[in-house]
Amino acid sequence: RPKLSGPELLCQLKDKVEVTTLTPDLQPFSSLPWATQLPPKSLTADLGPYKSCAVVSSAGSLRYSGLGKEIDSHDAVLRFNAAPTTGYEKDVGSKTTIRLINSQVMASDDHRFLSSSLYSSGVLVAWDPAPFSADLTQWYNRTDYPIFIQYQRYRRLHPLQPFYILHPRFEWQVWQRIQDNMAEPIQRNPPSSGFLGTVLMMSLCEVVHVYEFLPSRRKTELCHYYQRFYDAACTLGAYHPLLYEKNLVKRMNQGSDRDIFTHGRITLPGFSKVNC
Ligand code: NCC
Repeated sequence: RPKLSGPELLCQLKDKVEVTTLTPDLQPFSSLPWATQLPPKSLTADLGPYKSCAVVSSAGSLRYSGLGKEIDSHDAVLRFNAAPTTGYEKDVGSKTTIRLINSQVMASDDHRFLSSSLYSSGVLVAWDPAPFSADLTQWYNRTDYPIFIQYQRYRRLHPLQPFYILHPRFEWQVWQRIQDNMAEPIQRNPPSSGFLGTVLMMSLCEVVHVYEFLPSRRKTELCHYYQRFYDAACTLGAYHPLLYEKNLVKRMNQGSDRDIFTHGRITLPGFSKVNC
């Protein structure tokens, strides 16, 4: 297959991926009483457009980066899962506009999802590794983690905080973009939160800077900037097709290689700025 250029890849993402979230009108939710807790409109109808956005990976290489001020200077900042800002402001900033969390975080006791203040600022967006078909009823009956039970509990405790759930079609459309642009078959597991969040922000922002998704000269086996845990798989991937995601992002990058080396910074245009 022909190897697509960066601009061609950007067009594919823009044309073939729909960034949608669950709304109360969708089956099977429309017949469930708690569906009224879901936001009435999709996320992209409610948020943005923002001029500049920062996507902050949770990589260990953010430690001692001193990127906090630069990250906070963006109009919107996306963070992932249990990644904190308190105590790490110098390196990762303190602004959180959106937090993208996987269903494991919502369900596991260690993360104290329902009670920890970590999750109470900004807009929450959750996702769950859905079956490949992306059929909503099939997924509802067999989620990877109890995302819907935890969602209902959280909404009751924090009724005013905006909280969206990604449509599983989105994760598999992003997966398909990765597979179609790789010569070999990739694992049939959804993309990482990092890549899903990057595409999400491309739909909301004019320009997106992604930090330490492609590691800088600070590259380390330290998994997260906020934990003393070492595993190269955090950067290279195991369950998620992470290395393939990084390959695509490298091809779409509009910034310089120097930016990656010194700042771990990638520059991507928002979809509104991509002309196909
Ligand atoms: O580690 P995680 O991701 O929360 O990191 C968020 C995103 O940052 C990018 N990353 C992270 C570390 C690193 N060294 N390099 C990176 O590029 C990745 O893009 C990653 O997606 C996830 O994707 O949701 C993930 O979540 C964790 C875990 O569930 C949460 O942190 C909660 O504890 C997964 N870890 C395990 O299941 C053990 C991880 O595989 C993916």
